[in-house]
Amino acid sequence: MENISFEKRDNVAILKISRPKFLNALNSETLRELEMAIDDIQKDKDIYALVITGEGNKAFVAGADIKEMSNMSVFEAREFSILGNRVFRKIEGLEIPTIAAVNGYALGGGCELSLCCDIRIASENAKFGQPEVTLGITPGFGGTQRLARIIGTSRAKELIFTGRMIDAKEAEKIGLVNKVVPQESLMDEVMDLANSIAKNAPLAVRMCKVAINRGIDVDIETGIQYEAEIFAHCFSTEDQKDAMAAFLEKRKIDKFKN
Ligand code: CO8
Repeated sequence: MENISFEKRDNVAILKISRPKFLNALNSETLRELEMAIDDIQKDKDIYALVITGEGNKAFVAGADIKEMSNMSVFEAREFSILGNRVFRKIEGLEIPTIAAVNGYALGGGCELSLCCDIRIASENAKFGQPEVTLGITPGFGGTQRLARIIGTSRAKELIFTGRMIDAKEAEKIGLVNKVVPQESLMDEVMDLANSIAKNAPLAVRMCKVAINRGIDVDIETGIQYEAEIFAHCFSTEDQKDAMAAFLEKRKIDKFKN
């Protein structure tokens, strides 16, 4: 792959968007490579958490590729949007937890990419925004939907209507990012977080994610019923038996299995 790099550190995968000359802007080719990488990750049962970041120290992803979009026909724009949305839905639908390590500009499609992840950790130089209306378009990779769900409709509307860029501090204040850290320690902090997730019972963690995501779109009664089912399902795993026995025997378990 030319525009994506992929690395596995124990049970954590790191995907890097790598077009630094264009501030990691997403063109069709990069989106297709991203899709292939996500499909591979989906099939790999030894990956327990995924980190997505951008190459270099200036940009996470500065948006969809404006050069490529500038001459698109309506048909091509639709295809581009379908491709991007399909890839972003796949990221959002991964059962393993995903963390966006936002290492600089996260604008337009870049902000939208971070919104597909479960957790966003930003470096102090990170900047977020949905500047699409300044380019005569709307967000096209789910920004109008996911941003409102994460920070609330009123704040999302303000950001999307104005196209205003916000810094990492403001992003943290409005709940867009979980934490802001110095740029030089971003990957260490993110890897610590990813490892602290990956050391837990993998199936239980996946089930928690699926339950939270499904619960957002259904009424509380349906959500609670779903949680009861996944809770019960855990009792069919070796990990539940081992972990509870280990607690009672006052010993530590080396590694979860399921
Ligand atoms: N697309 C293509 N190239 C880009 C992009 C981009 N989004 N962002 C930066 N670049 C390129 C620049 O053109 C420049 O290339 P070159 O050296 O060949 O001129 C190189 O990256 C470096 O950028 P700058 O010189 O501009 O760097 P600055 O430090 O001066 O500025 C900024 C950094 C502020 C990030 C600036 O580059 C910028 O404003 N970029 C565009 C940000 C933006 O508007 N993003 C949103 C794009 S729209 C979008 O993402 C829609 C998503 C949904 C699509 C749905 C399709 C249907």
